[in-house]
Amino acid sequence: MGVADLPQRCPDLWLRATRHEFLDAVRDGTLPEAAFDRWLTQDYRFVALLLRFQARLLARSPRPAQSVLAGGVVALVDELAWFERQAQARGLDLAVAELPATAAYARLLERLDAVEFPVAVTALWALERVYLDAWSHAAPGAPAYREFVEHWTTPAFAAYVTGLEQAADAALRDIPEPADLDASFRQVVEAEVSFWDMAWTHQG
Ligand code: HMH
Repeated sequence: MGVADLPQRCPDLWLRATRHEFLDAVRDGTLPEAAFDRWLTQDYRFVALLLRFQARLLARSPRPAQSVLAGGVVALVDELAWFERQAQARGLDLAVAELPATAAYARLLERLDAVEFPVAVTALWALERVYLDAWSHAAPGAPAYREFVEHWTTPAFAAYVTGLEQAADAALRDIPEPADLDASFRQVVEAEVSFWDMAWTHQG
């Protein structure tokens, strides 16, 4: 199997993560600004955590996976600067407390430090693939949010997600069917659903 087959093993969950009401509202322009700003400030926190997780994953990555993971680390540093510019333009304070869904996602990333590399890199691929599919669903986006939709649907981002998929598939060839692959994948997708729920309804 390839990791690209994992979403169809839990299609309902995958749809909840990639076709969330938050994304419908980004597309049709009905998203309240407060919900969007909550997403933005929490995602800034998330990206900061993801950068550190990915640096730890890079440190233990096999030779063939190093290039895509190192490129991703650099991209995440740039990503933080992009969030800082967006927040400044919107007059947002980025020094907000982590909401529960963000804190729970942080704990999941820490747990992934303890799983074998092929499972952890599959989780990283899943986390990015959800984002690509979710924002593609929101495309082209209402004018107020279009820049964000474009940011998360660029060909460069899609190519990065494909690179992670190839790294995950290659790593999994060494361990045919790891027991916790499905569980970690599901936990990532559930964390993504909770993240949208948090932004959308302030729950989670
Ligand atoms: C919650 N998942 C979440 N935020 C992100 N920025 C990404 C994935 C992709 O980097």
